[in-house]
Amino acid sequence: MIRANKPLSKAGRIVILTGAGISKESGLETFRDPGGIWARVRVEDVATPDAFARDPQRVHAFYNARRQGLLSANVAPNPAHAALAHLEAEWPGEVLLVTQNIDDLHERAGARNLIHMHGEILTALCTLCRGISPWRHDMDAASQCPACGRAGSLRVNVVWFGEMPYEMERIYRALAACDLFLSIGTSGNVYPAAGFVEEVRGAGHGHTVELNLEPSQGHSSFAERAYGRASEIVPAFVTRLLEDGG
Ligand code: BJW
Repeated sequence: MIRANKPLSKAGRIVILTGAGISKESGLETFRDPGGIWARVRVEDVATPDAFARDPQRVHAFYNARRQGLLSANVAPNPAHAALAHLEAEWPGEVLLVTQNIDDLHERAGARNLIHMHGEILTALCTLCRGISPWRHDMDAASQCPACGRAGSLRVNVVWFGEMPYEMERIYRALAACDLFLSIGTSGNVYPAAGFVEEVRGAGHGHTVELNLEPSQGHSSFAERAYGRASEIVPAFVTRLLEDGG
């Protein structure tokens, strides 16, 4: 591990970005690892607005299967999710968790100050009224919007390629102001999340840390890096942070 130069003030503002790697040990697939989601389905077939316009049933089926997987009894938060919720509860300063994940494992672990920048698989978006509603069962072309009552207008509330991620203004403000930026379990392939580390560096004062199984695309931009399973390295990092500020 490459260690931090100086301890972080206990009042410091922390922004944490998470990706699919943090949920891998909870039983969910990543995207770009060997055998990951993009090894068996093409992005162009399931994760673009064009794919949904062309073949909505296929896109519904893809997300129905993943929703069922998330809700199955053997998927649960792992020690990395728990450690981040513990950090949020114990850290005297602000902790903002920004996840690219569409699962609800951070919430289940107790996270409160959380942005799902790529949406949530357990909600539905109505393409007519733009209402967002809880959705825990299968969806199809005839599903009815709980907000406006119309049928045939629902899609899963996730951000596909070419669409604008959620709450970007709030995220960029937090990145510019943060004292510590932690990136966990993401390969750094997808923008704008992959550019967050440069936003923090550009602001000039935030320490940047990557915790991942292996070096990400943008690993050299991080001041500090540690590699291993999230369930091990994240709790260890959080313990260090809470004990001595880093
Ligand atoms: C472990 C582990 C363990 C494993 N412990 N670690 C050219 C240049 C730049 C940008 C673009 C470009 N052309 C197009 C773009 C924009 C495009 C983009 O980035 N494309 C790239 C592919 C080039 N981006 C967009 O379109 C986004 N919107 C946008 O840019 O709007 C305009 C805008 C402009 C300016 C500001 C703001 C906005 C939208 C992106 C939507 C992404 N959607 C998806 C799918 C939907 C949700 C879903 O179905 O789940 O989101 S794609 C998929 O990738 C998913 C993820 O959230 C996302 C990131 O993946 P992640 O989390 O990094 O997973 P992996 O699998 O890649 O990595 C896992 C990592 O974990 C690996 O490193 C493992 O080693 C590690 N790991 N086990 C710790 N146990």
